Amino acid sequence: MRLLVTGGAGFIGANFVQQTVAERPETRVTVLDALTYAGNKASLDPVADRIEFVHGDIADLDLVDELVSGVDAVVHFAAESHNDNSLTEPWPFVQTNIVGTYSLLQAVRRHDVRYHHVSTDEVYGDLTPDAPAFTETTPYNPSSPYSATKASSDLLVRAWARSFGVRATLSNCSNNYGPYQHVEKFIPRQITNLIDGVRPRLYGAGHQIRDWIHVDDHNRAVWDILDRGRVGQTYLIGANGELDNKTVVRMLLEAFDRDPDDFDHVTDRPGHDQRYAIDATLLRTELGWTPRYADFRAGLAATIQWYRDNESWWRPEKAATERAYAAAGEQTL
Ligand code: NAD
Ligand code: TDX
Repeated sequence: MRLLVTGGAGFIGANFVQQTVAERPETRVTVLDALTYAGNKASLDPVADRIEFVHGDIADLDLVDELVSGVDAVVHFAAESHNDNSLTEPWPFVQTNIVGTYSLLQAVRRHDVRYHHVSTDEVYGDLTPDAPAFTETTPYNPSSPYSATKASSDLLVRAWARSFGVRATLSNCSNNYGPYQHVEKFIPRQITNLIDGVRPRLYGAGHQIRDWIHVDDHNRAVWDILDRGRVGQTYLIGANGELDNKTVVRMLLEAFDRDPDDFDHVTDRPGHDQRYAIDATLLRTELGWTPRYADFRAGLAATIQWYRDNESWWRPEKAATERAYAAAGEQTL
């Protein structure tokens, strides 16, 4: 199989490409990535001689058309992915997440290429603490510019599948953790703070709940959907990993042998979603998927170790990321 992976130099995409090369050596992988601040070619170093890398923009219609004409399937990870950035500067989110997806859809439509669209549970908005988890039929209700552009891209995919017969599947996954995640995101930000002896920074009271899944479990689900998913179908991906942010910070402090209250409360995120939770029954029953990382604490320990062992990967981004948070007005409460 010849596979085009967009966003393969990002967090989930790079893990997907590494997993694919290791477990499916017959797959010929081409990565298309614009190497924005979030992309890092070094994340593909372990497989660099086994894949083709193209530096380019998914919104470049001619480039995308040419690349799509030469493959059997596309897995689309590329996106502007950080909620906080979408609150300071939403335009790149509209351009990449909506226009970029349009560009890919036109190409897979023209060349009749199988397409898998990687999306997020944030398209459903947030849940109150007692509400049932999201399912494939939960109405869309995004809160942030990021989630609104991801929701828009999902709706484009559904329309191209229905109106033009594009052979598309979609997945909406909960919060991922694992190696190669940018230091702007919650867990790597706190791990790298703790490595530097800086106190973790919790938005507001820290009662918001996220449904954590290891990135490898997400990526195995993507392969299950590519292999056996029904065209036109959406699958929710999640591993019953609900935890509030304060609990995660305390687990990290414990792993670093620090006092459980040794963190700062900082300015909350405007419009901050309260809770995400996934009901992955369809994925589990129809495709037989089960997560391998059942123990979050163990997965977190392995992730901490990865950041300790790979300081040269994250260090160049750390200071600028913290400066950006300060410039956006983040203050200790
Ligand atoms: P990321 O920000 O780490 O990586 C995004 C990658 O896309 C980067 O390599 C970047 O260079 C590339 N990119 C950005 N704009 C591009 C463009 N115009 N053309 C080509 N490449 C471009 O993101 P991630 O966390 O790996 O997320 C990957 C996908 O998974 C996204 O679609 C995101 O919405 C979705 N998702 C993420 C999570 C999560 O917890 N991180 C959860 C569910 C779904
Ligand atoms: O320093 C922080 N302190 C903090 O308390 C940061 C960076 C975040 N937070 C909170 C905000 C969220 O409640 O932690 C939670 C997780 O934050 P993020 O890592 O920014 O993730 P989130 O906004 O939940 O979105 C993530 O999951 C869904 C990904 O970034 C998205 O791409 C994905 O779609």
